[in-house]
Amino acid sequence: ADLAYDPPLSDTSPQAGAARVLAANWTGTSTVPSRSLYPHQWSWDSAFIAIGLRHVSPLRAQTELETLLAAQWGDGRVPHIVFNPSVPLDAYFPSPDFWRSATAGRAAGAPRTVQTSGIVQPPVHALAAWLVHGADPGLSRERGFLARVYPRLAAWHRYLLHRRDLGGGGLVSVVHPWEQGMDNSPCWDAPLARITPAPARSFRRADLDHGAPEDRPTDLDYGRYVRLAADYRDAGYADGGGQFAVEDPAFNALLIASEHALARIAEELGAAGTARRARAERLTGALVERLWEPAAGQFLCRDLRAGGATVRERGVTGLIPLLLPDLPRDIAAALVRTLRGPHFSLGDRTRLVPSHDLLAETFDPHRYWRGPAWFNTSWLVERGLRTHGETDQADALRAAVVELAGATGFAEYADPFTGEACGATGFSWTAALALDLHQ
Ligand code: 9WN
Repeated sequence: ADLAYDPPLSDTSPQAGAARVLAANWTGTSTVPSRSLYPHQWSWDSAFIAIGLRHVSPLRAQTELETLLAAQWGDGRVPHIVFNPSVPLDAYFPSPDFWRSATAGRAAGAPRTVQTSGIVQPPVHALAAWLVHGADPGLSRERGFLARVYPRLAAWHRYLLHRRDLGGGGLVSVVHPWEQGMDNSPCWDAPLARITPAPARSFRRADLDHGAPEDRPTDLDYGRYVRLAADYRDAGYADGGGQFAVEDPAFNALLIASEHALARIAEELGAAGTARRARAERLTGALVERLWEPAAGQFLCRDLRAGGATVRERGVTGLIPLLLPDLPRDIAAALVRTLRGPHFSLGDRTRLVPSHDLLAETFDPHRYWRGPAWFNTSWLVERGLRTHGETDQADALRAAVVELAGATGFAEYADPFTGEACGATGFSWTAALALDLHQ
């Protein structure tokens, strides 16, 4: 019965609307981000989805994470896409025949029974697992949920910490813009400029069948995404050799938050969490040392293939470390000032957090991650504001997420000034996170 949760059509509340989106996007073992644009399972989407789903069906929320983790590679990586074999190949690009995980990923231990991509996405999963457990600890214990996911989550973090510390300074690097999840953020413009794009005629973009070209990344961006992914695949998905390597604030902050969650999971299972807490502290130290930029009042990316140069673009990624409870107080205070200041203007010109600096020449209010407001990043910032005692601002952001999610038909993202819907509607993480903040 739990798996068939379906609010009655007569219930017109926003929560029922959100639950209906999640029910419509459920495939039986996981949830697609969007029926039209993204018809497979995505890694960080599933973590956000599980966080919302736990309020309507703790069983489905557990299953969502278990399905994703079942596609983990032998080396510990959790792939950014798990493909649904019943979806036609041309419904999404790049499709399984591009990634060729079972053959190209053999040395890295790709699974034989499911097809996946070979890159990763931000590690929100341990945080999600801990929150999902808390929604129904009885069911979780009865099903052995944490005991089953813990070893996989631990291996996932081990992969990131051991294979992806490409800068040698204790932080994890992403090797593709899709890994960080904010595909065409201006933060990637300089690191991507060095990449020779794959010829436009060598691939077909399925995203343009569903999305407006002026809202999506450009063909030139896609040429570079394809080149980087193909090179990684042709190197057998071995880490260290690629032309793109960036230390990103949000990716690392989410790993730290998840490491704290893993400590709690370990303790719940009767083990010690001390070593994990110490590791989270060390990672926080490295994040501050390597990516904090006092003059900017936010964290900035570091481009390892440009000799470790700081990327001078202010993306929302640089505000997300606010979610860490043990961030030094002066840094948390500076992040709050930056959020409210002219670059993001939260509570003044914007109600949701824009994905990019409003004052930058690269800012574009409609083009994907170059300015529009996304619901998952606002959820993360809301959590950060609340964690650091900024209750009024957290309440205002929470209200904006809930209201605009419903008003836009659970849009993928929104115009940061007007709140107008952009991209797909019926988008799963928008529905899930609105449900979570409504509680
Ligand atoms: C590539 C699924 C994903 C999100 C990403 C978002 C977008 C994919 C794409 O959709 O990326 O992974 O094809 O544009 O940028 O954050 O996880 O919702």
